[in-house]
Amino acid sequence: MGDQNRPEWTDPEKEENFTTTYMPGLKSKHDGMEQTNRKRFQKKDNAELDIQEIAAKLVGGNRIALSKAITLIESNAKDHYQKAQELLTYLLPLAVPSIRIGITGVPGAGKSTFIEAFGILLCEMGYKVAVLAVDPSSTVTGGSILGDKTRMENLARHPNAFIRPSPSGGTLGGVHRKTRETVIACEAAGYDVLLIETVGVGQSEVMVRGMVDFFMLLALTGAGDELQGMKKGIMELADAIVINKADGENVTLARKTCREYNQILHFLLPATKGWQTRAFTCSALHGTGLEALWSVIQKFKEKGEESGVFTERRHLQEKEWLYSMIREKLENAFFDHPGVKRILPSLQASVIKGDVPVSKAVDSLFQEFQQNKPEV
Ligand SMILES: Nc1nc2c(ncn2[C@@H]2O[C@H](COP(=O)(O)OP(=O)(O)OP(=O)(O)O)[C@@H](O)[C@H]2O)c(=O)[nH]1
Ligand SMILES: [Mg+2]
Repeated sequence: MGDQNRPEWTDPEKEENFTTTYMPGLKSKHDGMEQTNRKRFQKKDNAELDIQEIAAKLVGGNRIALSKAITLIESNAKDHYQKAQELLTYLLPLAVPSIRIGITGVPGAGKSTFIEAFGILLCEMGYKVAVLAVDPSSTVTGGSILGDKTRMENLARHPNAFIRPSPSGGTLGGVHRKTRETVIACEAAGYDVLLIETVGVGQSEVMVRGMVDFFMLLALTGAGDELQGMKKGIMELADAIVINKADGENVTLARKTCREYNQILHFLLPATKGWQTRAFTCSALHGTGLEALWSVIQKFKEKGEESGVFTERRHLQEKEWLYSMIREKLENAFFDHPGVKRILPSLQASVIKGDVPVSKAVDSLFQEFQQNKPEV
């Protein structure tokens, strides 16, 4: 221990000895060799990536570039958000004409199996298919239900397919934005069929309905009793109801369920103007009924394009997206406002105690919010 140094925080004026000393760090590497000047290739992170380069590669069909773009879109970091918006500005005018299809159904209905079989069918026909998932559970737990059990391995291997698991973290609003922007990125990369899977738990279905052209409900046999109540809301969102697992001994029952659905659908308001929602049967496992379903979707698109309903819906969706983002941004700005944060807890307590009326509390909060303009 010959080379002992006095720590720099000691007073150099004072002469006394210090018991605390340190050894200088090694200048060579741990193996005793001198450091070389060899150039190291470090992985650039997304923040450093050249947006124009990603955009050019993505439009050329490069999947790695598309994945990078989506990672940027899904990132919660502020500078990534800005980069993603810059990227989207390039991509937006380059999106190919596409059909966006939403698929919902209770857990176990066979959504993943269906998407894999349907996706492969379309890829074989020459379409480029992108599969996205909206999973509300991932916004709460950070985990994901969708994609865990069935990884769609065969579809994932197909050169015409691109599969992206659901974005996790953040609010439902955040997931909304990320999914919509991912759709744009996929379309700019030439994917002309978008399959968006969501699990059947209410809120996320309405969200997905609001971003797709065609919305499909995957159902199972023996659903007759359920039809009476809770499903009605979802049925009214659907452009087609598909009774899956119509195979083996289940075929007869599936056909019967299909008829029951058709009877009820007759009395419901259609989800799309000028389109009668109908029920069909299929077997995702055996691949039956899938081609017929694709014909139905094409017919839907043709009819909608002819009547203008297709474009009208997309315009409406853009408009809704604009307003939902405004609302989200306003809400964040409000609750992040330092003054609001400061006075909200006590106001909330007063409201609960009954000392202050809710409307007065809200007025005070808005006064605080508007007085010191926060950064939006
Ligand atoms: N017999 C039969 N079984 C099927 C069919 N489609 C799916 N299954 C089976 O049903 C089970 C559930 O299928 P999934 O595709 O994982 O269902 P899911 O709707 O994606 O389920 P979650 O991801 O949990 O919401 C699996 O064991 C599939 O093999 C079908 O057409 N026929
Ligand atoms: Mg699944």
